[in-house]
Amino acid sequence: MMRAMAELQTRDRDTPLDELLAILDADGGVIIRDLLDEEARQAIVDDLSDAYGGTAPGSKSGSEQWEVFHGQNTIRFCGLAARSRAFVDHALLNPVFTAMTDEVLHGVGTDYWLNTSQVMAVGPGEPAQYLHRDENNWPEAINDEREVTLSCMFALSDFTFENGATAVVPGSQRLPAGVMRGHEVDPEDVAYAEMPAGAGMVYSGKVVHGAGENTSDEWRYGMHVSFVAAWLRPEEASPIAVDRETAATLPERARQLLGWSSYHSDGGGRTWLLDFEDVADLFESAG
Ligand SMILES: O=C(O)CCC(=O)C(=O)O
Repeated sequence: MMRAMAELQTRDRDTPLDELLAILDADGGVIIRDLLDEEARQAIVDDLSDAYGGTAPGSKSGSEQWEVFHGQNTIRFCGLAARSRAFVDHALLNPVFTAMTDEVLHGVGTDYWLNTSQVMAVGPGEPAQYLHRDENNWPEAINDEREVTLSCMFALSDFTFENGATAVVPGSQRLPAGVMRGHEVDPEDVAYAEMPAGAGMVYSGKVVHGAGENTSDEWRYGMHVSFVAAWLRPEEASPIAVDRETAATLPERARQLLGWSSYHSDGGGRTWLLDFEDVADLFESAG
């Protein structure tokens, strides 16, 4: 494995939004320090510790393609909003990530919602994941002129080249549609999202990336959160993971992002209704 020649840029969380968006546009990804402060990061780690300890590495998919993709020594589990209120308050509603998403997905429909919240903890000896683009989940919606999804990889532990920091090909977001899973690139064109715990990398749905190889003897504890245009079906069925009782305890915007509200298109169409009513009406008397 070669060390990278390509690089990703890193900024502080109070960097002006325009600057973060300009780097995202140029490179396809930007690392932001302290997206989670230490208290929030620790609270999320504590809330997820039972699931983390209770999840065997490897894929549950039963499909060879997904088993390779998920990795044999990588711990993955979803439904983080059901497991951690700190996740909701600090990651799902993260002010920097959501402000960036507001801009990037603005105009691609009237709103977006959670695609998936997923622990991606890469274990010692795990080979590099094959490179891919997140937007390939929705091949019918791909359009070179617009994004339909935006992701953030939060570092719950330090990310290093040795422990499997996410591999990213800066600039690859400009390649035309047709980049498929397993895309091959020159190793010199690959950058690695090396970042301290608490930082996060926000990255385009079009940028070619994948988990790096873990040659160390430690676990790289990542937490992926992604949003998708609200007229597309997300990877994760959030309102099944987060039940109505739990949803009622959450802020209104969190409920919307988790699918506990309906979608109103610009043209007046309404989808994801409950007997013709907006799902959000279920919580009318809730705070
Ligand atoms: O774990 C990582 O660094 C990236 C993983 C990824 O892109 C994925 O599983 O979709």
